Amino acid sequence: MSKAPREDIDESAIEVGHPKEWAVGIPGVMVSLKRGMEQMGPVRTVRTLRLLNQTQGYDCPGCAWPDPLGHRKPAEFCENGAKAVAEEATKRRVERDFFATHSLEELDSKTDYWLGQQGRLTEPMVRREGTSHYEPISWEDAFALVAEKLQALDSPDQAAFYTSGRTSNEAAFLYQLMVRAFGTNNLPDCSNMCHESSGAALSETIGIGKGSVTLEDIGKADLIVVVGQNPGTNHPRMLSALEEAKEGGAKIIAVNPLPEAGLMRFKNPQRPLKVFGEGTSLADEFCQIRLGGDLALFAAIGQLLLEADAVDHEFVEQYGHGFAEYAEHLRGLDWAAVERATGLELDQIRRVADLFARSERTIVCWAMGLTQHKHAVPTIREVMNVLLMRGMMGKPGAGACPVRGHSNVQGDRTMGVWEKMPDAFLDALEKRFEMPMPREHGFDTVDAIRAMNAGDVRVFFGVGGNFVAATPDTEATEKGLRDCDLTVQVSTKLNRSHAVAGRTALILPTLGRTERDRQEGGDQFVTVEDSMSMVHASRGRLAPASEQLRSEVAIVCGVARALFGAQHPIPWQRFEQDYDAIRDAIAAVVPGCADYNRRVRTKNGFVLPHPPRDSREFPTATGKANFTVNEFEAPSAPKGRLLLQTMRSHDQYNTTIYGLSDRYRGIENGRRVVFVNEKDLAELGLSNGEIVDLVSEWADGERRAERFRIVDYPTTEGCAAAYFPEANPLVPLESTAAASNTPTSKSIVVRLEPRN
Ligand SMILES: Nc1nc2c(c(=O)[nH]1)N[C@H]1C(S)=C(S)[C@@H](COP(=O)(O)OP(=O)(O)OC[C@H]3O[C@@H](n4cnc5c(=O)[nH]c(N)nc54)[C@H](O)[C@@H]3O)O[C@H]1N2
Ligand SMILES: Nc1nc2c(c(=O)[nH]1)N[C@H]1C(S)=C(S)[C@@H](COP(=O)(O)OP(=O)(O)OC[C@H]3O[C@@H](n4cnc5c(=O)[nH]c(N)nc54)[C@H](O)[C@@H]3O)O[C@H]1N2
Ligand SMILES: [Mo]
Repeated sequence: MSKAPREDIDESAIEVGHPKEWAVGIPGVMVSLKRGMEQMGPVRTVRTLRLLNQTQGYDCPGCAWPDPLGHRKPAEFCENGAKAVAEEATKRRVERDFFATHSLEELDSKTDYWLGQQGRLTEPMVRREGTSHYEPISWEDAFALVAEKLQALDSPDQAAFYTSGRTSNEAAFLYQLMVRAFGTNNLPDCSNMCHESSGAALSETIGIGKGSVTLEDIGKADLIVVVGQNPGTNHPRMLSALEEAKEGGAKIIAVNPLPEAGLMRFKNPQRPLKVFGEGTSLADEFCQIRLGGDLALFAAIGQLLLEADAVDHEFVEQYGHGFAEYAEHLRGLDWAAVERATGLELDQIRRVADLFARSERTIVCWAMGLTQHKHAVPTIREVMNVLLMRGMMGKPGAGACPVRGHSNVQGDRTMGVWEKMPDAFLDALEKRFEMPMPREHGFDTVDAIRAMNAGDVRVFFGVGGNFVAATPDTEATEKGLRDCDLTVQVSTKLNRSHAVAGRTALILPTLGRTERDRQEGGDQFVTVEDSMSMVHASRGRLAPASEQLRSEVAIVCGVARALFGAQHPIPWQRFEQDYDAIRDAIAAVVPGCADYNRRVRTKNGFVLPHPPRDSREFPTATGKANFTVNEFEAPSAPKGRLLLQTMRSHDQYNTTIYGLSDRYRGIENGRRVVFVNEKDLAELGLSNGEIVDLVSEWADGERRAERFRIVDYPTTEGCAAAYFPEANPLVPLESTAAASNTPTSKSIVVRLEPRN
């Protein structure tokens, strides 16, 4: 059992109110200002927010939703973007006295909330083997220490190099270059837990792992389907785009076990008149589905469209492959099984299929509600079957829209952060730098944890993120990290991954996206790619939190210089001095990035090529858009058990907990809650407000997360919900999605055990 820290949050003060039916109004704006004032004070709040998402400013470190081209509103950010910035631009500091006062053991007893609230990291720190505290270390000694430990390994494959998706393109490119020059492809990243399933399904069906729509397409669609996504909290600026589409006559379908406020009704803070009124009602159909029922739903929609012959035959004939087999497979669809899997009435499914049949421009958007299931990849393939049979690819207002998480998670992949980059990319690296690159695929996130536990990974290096808190099976991950010879965390703020340290542990503090990055060659900017393949520049303007901070680029170059010595074919020093040199290398290596330095300097940046979107070309094995046959699958829980999803509150960014208010769901002052349908409560003999342990049942035994308060909530029957990271100890390491190895964080079988 994981002894997750929780003492610093007084859960007995929790308040449970009613869920809200609308999102983003005046309270949203007030909250962002309040958090800004608490962390930054008034002057800095105004200065900071003024530059957010403006062409001369920095890219929001929140989500990956694109910025509008052309005219940007004076406040082109959302409540949660403002919180992300306040978290980074805070005036609070963690200095060397802090580490002298707080032992590692003490830090280990704190929640991520408490740790994050301490402020920005200010200088490199080391925990030496056998000691109880972190102590200061110089940058040069820190780099030498990393080099020494890496060189002492029997094989480069005994190190794993993690990335979280905030890293800029420049830093990501250099990082993967350093790791491969060292000799391994062990590049796990947060994407392995996030949209990996989307990448796998899209590559197979259309030949490229990215979404096919742009922001303008959203405005042109006549049907937008939002599946397994909570945009009101996680992509609030998407609501403005949905509102505009809706005003243009588009229909919206929401598919979700929870009636999320942002999907129901929206009040736009940028349009004051609307804020005081009723707002815009968004979803025309709300399909309150069972967890994991989406494959069944899209199979059913597909079959109804076939029956009605609502098929774009021209598209299917010209561009499709495998359509006949797909259609044949659906003919045997078991409608009773569809009802069981989805929990939806067939009448509603018919209405939804009818909306698809009548639509000329359909977009399907999705996020973690689809990607974090055992059958996530076949589910997304089934979504693609429906889009493809309707010809919704490579025309305006139509397509597939996996809405990414971290602000540059898509860019990091484009730059080569992947444990299994294609050979063509590695060939290009070899050609440019005239040195061999390793070819054997490396460890992804889950495999890296397994390898640590087996003693096969001895050094963990993380650029950003919070590996220990974000990954599944907390207990196994903690053990794996503690057993490492060295753990290195390149971070802006303290988190649990600093507290759960290897025998030797380093904290390397880095600049955030909002901060000025000055190198020998002058002030630098970086570039990022949003969820819709737009690449653009981001310039930090604030004074750095401490003079000792180094940029991620400089840290990677520092490690590389210590590791490889001065005589190395890769010009690390030049890269560090002037990021234009990195961009020239990117232009030579990364597909679609020719003339990178010039194009990222244009006002709105540029869009990366996407053959299916641009010209209906499908770079798949068959050269066509592939229809697929997907076996019927849906998770279920035995009697007396529930399926549990783990999700985000409105007041967190993944493992960064901004505060304790999940306003839209009516929860204040606490996080250890489990949302359960009232019928399930009656059946299980449990009551609202009771305190229970969540116990997950898996082939290799039970896992427990203690003391959650039951909240009677209108979620689908049989389907419960709790917040991550608190619920992460329940997700078994061995329970991952087929073909993407993504942890099944959205369907865990649990029982609720009352505390006596
Ligand atoms: N403010 C803020 N913004 C963020 C983040 C954050 O933590 N805070 N995180 C960022 C990251 S990394 C990501 S990946 C995205 C995540 O964005 P989301 O995917 O929106 O995040 P989750 O909170 O995991 O919400 C999953 C949604 O899917 C629904 N769902 C769960 N299971 C199922 C299912 O089986 N079927 C269907 N149809 N629905 C289901 C849940 O009820 C919930 O509404 O947001 C990004 N943006
Ligand atoms: N149970 C469950 N588990 C999940 C999920 C879920 O839905 N349920 N979602 C998964 C998903 S979608 C994702 S993406 C992962 C997220 O996994 P991660 O990306 O590993 O986690 P974050 O919480 O986003 O990382 C936060 C830390 O990043 C550091 N940081 C912030 N900004 C910067 C920066 O500019 N530079 C550097 N170097 N560091 C910075 C700070 O120290 C901060 O503490 O979690 C996954 N885990
Ligand atoms: Mo994510």
